Amino acid sequence: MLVSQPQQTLVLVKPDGVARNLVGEILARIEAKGYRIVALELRTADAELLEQHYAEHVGKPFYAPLAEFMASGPLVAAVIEGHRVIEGIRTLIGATDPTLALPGSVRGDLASATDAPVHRNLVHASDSPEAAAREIALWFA
Ligand code: RTP
Ligand code: MG
Repeated sequence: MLVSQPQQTLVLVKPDGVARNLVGEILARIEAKGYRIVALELRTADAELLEQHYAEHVGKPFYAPLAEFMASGPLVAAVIEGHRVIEGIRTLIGATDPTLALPGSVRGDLASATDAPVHRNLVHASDSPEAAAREIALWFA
């Protein structure tokens, strides 16, 4: 018998999403798709947490502006659960670059076209089961 295994992923509504009052809109889209919020917290990230979270990007040219932006104000961290939720949320949020994100996705519909930097793309979501496990342990220790 095939039994669907619920998965968990980490979602961050980034500081631009909180500043633009889009937390409810973004979480509503996630809930409307059938995923459940199983942990939720408003917090401000510090440099150390961000270095661990974005360890794969430390040293890249965009890391410094990304880290500065991510620490610039409160963000919302959430653990989201559901069937194939890791892939599902990546589809729901859309491509990294808001200009390329398709209409219908969070970034395609809501990431501001006047905010040129790619890093102001409203949301983060884990991109693999390994990343999800690592990121959930990091944000919800
Ligand atoms: P995220 O990790 O935030 O969910 O985004 P992602 O997987 O779609 O993109 P990733 O490649 O992991 O990049 C992490 C975040 O860094 C910023 N970024 N800026 N060229 C650039 O200026 C650039 N590239 C990436 C974005 O905020 C991206 O979400
Ligand atoms: Mg990523």
